[in-house]
Amino acid sequence: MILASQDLELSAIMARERARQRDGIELIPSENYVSAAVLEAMGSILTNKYSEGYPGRRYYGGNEHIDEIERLAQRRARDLFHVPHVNVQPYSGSPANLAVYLATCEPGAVIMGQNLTDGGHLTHGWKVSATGIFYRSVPYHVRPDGLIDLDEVRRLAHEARPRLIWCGATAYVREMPFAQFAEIADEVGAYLAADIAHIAGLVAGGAHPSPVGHAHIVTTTTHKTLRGPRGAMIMVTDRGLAKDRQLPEKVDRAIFPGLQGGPHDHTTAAIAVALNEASRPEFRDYSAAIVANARALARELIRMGFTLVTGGTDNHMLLVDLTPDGAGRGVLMQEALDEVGITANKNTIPGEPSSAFYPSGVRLGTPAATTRGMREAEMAQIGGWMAQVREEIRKFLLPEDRVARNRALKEFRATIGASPRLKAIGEEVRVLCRRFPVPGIS
Ligand code: DSN
Repeated sequence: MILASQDLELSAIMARERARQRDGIELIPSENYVSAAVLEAMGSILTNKYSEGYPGRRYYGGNEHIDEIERLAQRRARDLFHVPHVNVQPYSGSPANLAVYLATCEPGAVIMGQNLTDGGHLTHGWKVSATGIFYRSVPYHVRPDGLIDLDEVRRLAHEARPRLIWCGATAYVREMPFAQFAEIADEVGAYLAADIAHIAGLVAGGAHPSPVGHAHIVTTTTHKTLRGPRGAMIMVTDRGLAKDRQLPEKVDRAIFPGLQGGPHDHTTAAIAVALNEASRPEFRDYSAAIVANARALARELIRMGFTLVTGGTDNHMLLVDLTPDGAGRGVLMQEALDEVGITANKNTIPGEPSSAFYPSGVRLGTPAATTRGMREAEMAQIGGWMAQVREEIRKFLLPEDRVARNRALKEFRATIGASPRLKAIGEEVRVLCRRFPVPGIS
């Protein structure tokens, strides 16, 4: 109310975004809806404070309550993930991962991670990321069946002798083989860092095995399946401590003063709230429902004739391979789904025949829809709508030539914008959404 009376321009934009979140189905696997309690901590006076350093060791006065908040967040994270040391200050996942390099590697060191277009993350050594510029990156890949090629990981590790190996992905639908990665890392004396940003909520809720008994370091964002604010954490495990007693200090120094300045204390407080929520029995039910929903959506999509990478899912995510309709069609599907209020993202598929900008797949996930209370019946409905959307756009081609492609995209956008069939589906989507309120949005 205060914002609306003071800044009409901004509050009008926010109202439109609120309506978009409320009236559409969010299927981007890295997004979620936080609770009203997390929102309250985020939008609080804690944003007013500077607190460089760590609890009990700050560079500014007046941090007695901020110390309590950060210690609370650390304790809750240690208890939830069963680790001896946690840093809750990373601004987000990318700086958290960069800090791991700073803590474990000299500049130019050899590192290994899952190739970006095979489902890895930019910060696992992709060539345009600082992690691929300042370190010598040796990427590993997935096999044609979509599973991580562990034989290749072992071979490359023995050849390249990396200092650090990453496991964890942004587009991988099967259980992460943490134990096999640990075996390979041990064989070559490398640090193993597990980036569980996508699956942290599933790990916390017992719906995915934990990397904690295997990796030396675990990083995660806090805003995906963990359902907290936009932030991150770095955890050092007992295995990490056994490998290097100084690892906690090295990680802490890498975050501050290595990479960051003052922590975002309002985010730290909201992380503490989210960790508390994630420790409750309801969160175990939530994480189990995320996976059950993903499996239900996979079943329906397959029944409707879609091809899924690996033929299904073990986690919160699905990767739809649209190559049967032609290469590079992820963008068409994403935009047509947007038109009906279903938000997903175009994504490369294993052996991508097109490009990262015009990929041949679409990535879907169930964490946000599950938070709203949608269950398997709604997943079946969504699968049905997706099949109708696919039919509606099947006739469109995406030429390789840039000029022809731009012309085709323009025509495509005009056609889907005027499609009565898509409008009708969009109305059905809105009707469904009204039955499933979004936390924090009335
Ligand atoms: N942007 C995140 C995702 O969508 O998976 C990764 O950082």
